[in-house]
Amino acid sequence: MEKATLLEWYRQMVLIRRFEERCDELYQLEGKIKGFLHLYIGQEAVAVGSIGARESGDHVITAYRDHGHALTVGSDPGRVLAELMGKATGVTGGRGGSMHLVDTERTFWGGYGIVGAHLSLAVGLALAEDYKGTDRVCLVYFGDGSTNIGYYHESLNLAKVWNLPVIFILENNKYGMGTSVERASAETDLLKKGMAYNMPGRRVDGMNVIEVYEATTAAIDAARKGEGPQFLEMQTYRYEGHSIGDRTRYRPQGELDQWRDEKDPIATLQAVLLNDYDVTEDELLAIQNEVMAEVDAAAKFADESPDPALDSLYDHIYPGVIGEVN
Ligand SMILES: Cc1ncc(C[n+]2csc(CCOP(=O)(O)OP(=O)(O)O)c2C)c(N)n1
Ligand SMILES: [Mg+2]
Repeated sequence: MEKATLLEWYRQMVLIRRFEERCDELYQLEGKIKGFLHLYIGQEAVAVGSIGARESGDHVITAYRDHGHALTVGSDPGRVLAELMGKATGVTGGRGGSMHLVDTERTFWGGYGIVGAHLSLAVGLALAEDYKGTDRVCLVYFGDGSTNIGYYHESLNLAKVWNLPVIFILENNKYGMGTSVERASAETDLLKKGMAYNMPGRRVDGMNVIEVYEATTAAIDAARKGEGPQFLEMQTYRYEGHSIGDRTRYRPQGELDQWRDEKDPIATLQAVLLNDYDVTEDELLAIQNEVMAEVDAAAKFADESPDPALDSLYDHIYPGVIGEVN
């Protein structure tokens, strides 16, 4: 791997972590973010390594734990934070909030709150590319919990039957809200739940950005060549609760510490950079400082942005079929 690429991934992962920490403060200490807030801390290597493997024009779509994906596709951190604060400058004008980030210019389609539902949209995106005869693929991210949902099974089945270029990226962080995979899924080997639909699958260390990149690159190449859908089980871990306010009492004692101390994705890449690429501590510190300044600027921009104007309240709302809208 090129040193410059690894440094860029390091920067992106640090950006996600610092951004999420700031969101936590803005919610819990300052009360400037409200509603749901699902943080991506611990899972950074999945978004960074896999989106790093896509080419421009390839689609990305995910569930509600979407801040990391938005920042990795290159959405402006200020506009993402403004969205979380409900401001007019947010990526959807402050209407969507944390779960509904989107960036159509970068073919990032969201951000969905209904567990599993976006898997069917991913199949539709891939079907459109197949129909048009392009070689674009669709990367779709989803949690372990969504593998128990009807949409999941329908989507994998149809993607395979129609041989569509979808990369199914399972972010197995062991829990769906407070429920462990063991309590919720009849088949706890989630790789089998992908391969049951007769597509190639691979289990990946989702805490290792290089491994994520390599596995995703191979999957994208296969799908681009017309080999149909691919399945990747990223083994990862979320350090925070499901959403703000979840005190994570359901986790066995010591589990979080073990993941954080032994497998942290940023620390893992940091060790590679220091040991194998002659990067110095000072260089890494400089990146961390740059990122802090970027997050500070994003927070300032979001805080100073106006609320949506009152007379825009009915914009983008479809009139219903019942009754009339005056
Ligand atoms: C159809 C549907 N059922 C239930 C919920 C409530 N819910 C929100 S998140 C969640 C857990 C999903 O867990 P997982 O897919 O593992 O994603 P993670 O939060 O771990 O990223 C549930 C059950 C929902 N949003 N949609
Ligand atoms: Mg989960």
